[in-house]
Amino acid sequence: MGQTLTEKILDDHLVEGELEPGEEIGIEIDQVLTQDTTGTLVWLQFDALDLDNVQTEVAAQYCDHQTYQFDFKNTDDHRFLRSAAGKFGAHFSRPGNGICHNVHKENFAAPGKTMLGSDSHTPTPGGMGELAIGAGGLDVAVAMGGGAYYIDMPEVVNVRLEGELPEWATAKDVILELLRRLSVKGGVGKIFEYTGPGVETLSVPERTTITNMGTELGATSSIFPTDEKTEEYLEAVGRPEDYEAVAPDEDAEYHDEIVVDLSDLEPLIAEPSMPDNVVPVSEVEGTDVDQVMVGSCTNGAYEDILPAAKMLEDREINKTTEMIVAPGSKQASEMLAREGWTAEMMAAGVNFSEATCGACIGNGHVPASDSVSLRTFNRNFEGRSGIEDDSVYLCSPEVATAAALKGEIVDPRDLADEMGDLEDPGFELGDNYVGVSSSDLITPDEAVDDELIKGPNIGDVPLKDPLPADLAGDVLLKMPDNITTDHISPANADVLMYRSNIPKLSEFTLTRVDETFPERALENDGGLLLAGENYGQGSSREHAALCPMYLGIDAVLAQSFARIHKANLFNFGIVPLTIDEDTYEDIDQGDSVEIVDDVAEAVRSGQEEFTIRVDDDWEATANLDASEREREILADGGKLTHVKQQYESDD
Ligand code: MIC
Ligand code: SF4
Repeated sequence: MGQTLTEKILDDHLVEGELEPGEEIGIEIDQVLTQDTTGTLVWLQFDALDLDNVQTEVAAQYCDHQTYQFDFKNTDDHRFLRSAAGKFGAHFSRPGNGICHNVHKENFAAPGKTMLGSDSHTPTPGGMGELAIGAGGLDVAVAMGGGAYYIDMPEVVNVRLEGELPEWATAKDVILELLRRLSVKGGVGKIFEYTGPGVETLSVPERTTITNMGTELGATSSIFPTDEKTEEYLEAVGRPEDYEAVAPDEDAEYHDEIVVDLSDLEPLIAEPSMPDNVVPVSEVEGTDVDQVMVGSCTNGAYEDILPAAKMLEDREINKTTEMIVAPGSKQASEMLAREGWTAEMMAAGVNFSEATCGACIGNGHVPASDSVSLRTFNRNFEGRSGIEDDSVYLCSPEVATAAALKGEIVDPRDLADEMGDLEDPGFELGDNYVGVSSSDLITPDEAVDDELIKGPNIGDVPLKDPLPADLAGDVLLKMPDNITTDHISPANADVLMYRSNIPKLSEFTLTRVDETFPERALENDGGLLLAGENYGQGSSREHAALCPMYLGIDAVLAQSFARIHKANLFNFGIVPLTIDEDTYEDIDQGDSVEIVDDVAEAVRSGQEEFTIRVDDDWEATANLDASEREREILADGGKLTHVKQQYESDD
């Protein structure tokens, strides 16, 4: 039986286990990326593990999420990250040089390699045949030190692309269509592998828009085979030697198949406030739009902004709508500027931003109250833009620009009819990539620091005690389905500066759900959390496990968990137990829950079913789905302690 492309790459990197769906496998990691808001913990933990040097082929530290440096604490974080990259041997991408996924794609991503990144959109270079996975910072630190990365072998799904995109439909509409069909939970435990005749009609930047937003499906990763389009892209970015032909075997067997006929697609849009609330743009036509933003790691490439620039040439945006363009990399900005497109867009009324994540997590360009913002981003979770009750829609640059011209949501096909002279700008690969300057991307050889530089806000990583025999506590919060990591540990400007100060950051834990939570947790000396399906979807931020741990949370009872968050719960010694819907319905906030068994013993011995006793009154079953390795991590009180003990016993 032939292999899928995913299986081939995993086979080449396999250090433990077998490629059977659901089985835990250990793989070797070739490349690592980390960014500023998760990177501080990555390096603090790398240091706490007494690791000396990066062992992967490539490790890159980007500064992209909080480049406005509103507070000295952000700037201190960046200085610390530069010093850590210098000391331990990673590339350092300066604040303003661009978003990790964009800069990595342009400079390092390569077919056939494995990558781990402390950001959930790490799978972006899947569009170039790299198998890239998002993870918590501690997993990234261990991989960077040469340790294997462990994951349950996902199911591989064939997404067969047929036909060709019609006018005004784009790569963004391909992934919005999948979100419409499969929902934000549809990809959990899966890798989406793209095949079929439609693949060759898409260029690398279009493919990476799709693989980037595979994360919103909950997928472990997404990947395309390589071909002339990949060669053409690597040639354009000046790295033709990195090309490698990678493809599935012709008789590869997939777990499932989904067919998308590109020629059937039309401009789509995700309505507030979930990326899977997708409808045709024509259905929401006429909605007034106050703000339009083009950029982010999904649509921030030169090739994403060029269509917007072409649509704006010799035109002006509507007076009631603000339009901001935030390129994904400085390289994209430079190319747009060299070709005169920046001036063209500015003349049309566009406000040009530095290359940053910024507004995507509510840092700058916060929408006005009771207003509509149309963004080319990948997430529109409630409140993420920096204001509660926001109305953020997600769409392609073409749909966003059409709205900026008209001042309301409009299907660009209708706008083209109305205007008469508006043409579909189409796709064009940049032919003026100039390469990033060596002071914007500092190589390990050119490092300027060899000691860690810590400001007063940079603290240690707290540790948890080993799992006790008795585990009981009050349910401090009952939450619905699809709670995001943005709910658990928000990423807005006033909070982000504490990413390396856990005691302070913990004060913001779950306050978006209930303002009193952190205080109650401390007063109560900890407790348990209760949630519905897909708990912890969204970001890779391990802070969403570490802060609850710091506040004394010992276990989370949920109907199901998002992949990265579940791994982070293990890593910080919090027991993730699944319960069925009836049990979820029957437990109330404030109830006391006791795990009847000797928890430490049961976890270590491989017990899967646990009896929970609620309010000393009734009993139900909760399940622990964990590998032997995860059980040991839990029992030891978290991965930092566990790995340290392992290193010590190896010496
Ligand atoms: C996000 O898009 O939510 C982030 C901000 O990039 C996060 C990382 C973080 O919280 O720092 C992610 O996606 O992992
Ligand atoms: Fe940055 Fe937004 Fe992409 Fe996260 S999703 S990496 S915040 S641009």
